[in-house]
Amino acid sequence: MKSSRPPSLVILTGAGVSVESGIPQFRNRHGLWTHVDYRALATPEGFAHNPARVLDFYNERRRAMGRAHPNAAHHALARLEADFKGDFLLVTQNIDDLHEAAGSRKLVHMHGELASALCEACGGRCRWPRDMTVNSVCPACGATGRMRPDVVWFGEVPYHMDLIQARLASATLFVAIGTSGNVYPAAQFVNDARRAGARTIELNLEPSLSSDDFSEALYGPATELVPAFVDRLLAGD
Ligand code: BJW
Repeated sequence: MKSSRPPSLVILTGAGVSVESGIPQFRNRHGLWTHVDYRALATPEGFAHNPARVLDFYNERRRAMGRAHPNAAHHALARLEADFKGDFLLVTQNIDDLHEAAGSRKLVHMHGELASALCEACGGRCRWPRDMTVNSVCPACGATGRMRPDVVWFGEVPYHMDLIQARLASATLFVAIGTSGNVYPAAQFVNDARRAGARTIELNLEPSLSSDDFSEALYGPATELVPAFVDRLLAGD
């Protein structure tokens, strides 16, 4: 049944949308958290315990991002944003910049960004496209050794939650692409959108942990699924 409310689309992307650009996911056989302990690398406690190790981990990922290019799924989502008639918000859990590189603009990074730094001394944020060390200096307050990657670790509050919750509350369509449904609050968004009466669709290589919560699902690689899905959506399907 089609909604009589004005069209409002919320798209949630996860690591799966960038896998075919050469950026690894977190939780499969080759995933980042399969080979390293996320408590050591993606918690405030891990950073306090060994900041140099955490900074190296993110330095390496920042360099890998610099070598990566957006794929057909990123490009298709930028085309959808440009041509969709209605409210549009792309919420990504990814800290890479591949959506922006493809042309997406109505975009929020709920788990932060690799190319941004956060100063623990003054709370300031700044663009940081290069390596970070335990001696890096904050350009805003001048403090040394207080810079960290501007990413959201376990136990921290994700960014842009007020905007995301407001859009989910009025969504007519919610689409989750390439996310495993392991991590909250993102894993809960499908239920928030359902409560708002939205049509909910999962696009993934395989069923996620939340797959039963979606009203529809399509399975396959994002670079094939997403362009075809965008064509259908813009054609009014
Ligand atoms: C393809 C594909 C292809 C592959 N094509 N698809 C107990 C119960 C409930 C919650 C909690 C709990 N205990 C603790 C919590 C909270 C905790 C949490 O969720 N823990 C779980 C482990 C249980 N959450 C938090 O702490 C969050 N904060 C929070 O809750 O604050 C409270 C609060 C919230 C809201 C308002 C007010 C207060 C913070 C979570 C931070 C997550 N951080 C990370 C690291 C970010 C920086 C970095 O990148 O290093 O975010 S962890 C990691 O997981 C990263 C990702 O964004 C996130 C999600 O992963 P994603 O994207 O789903 O990747 P994968 O690898 O899991 O899945 C990839 C998918 O792609 C798979 O499904 C594949 O099939 C698919 N795929 N190739 C299409 N080619």
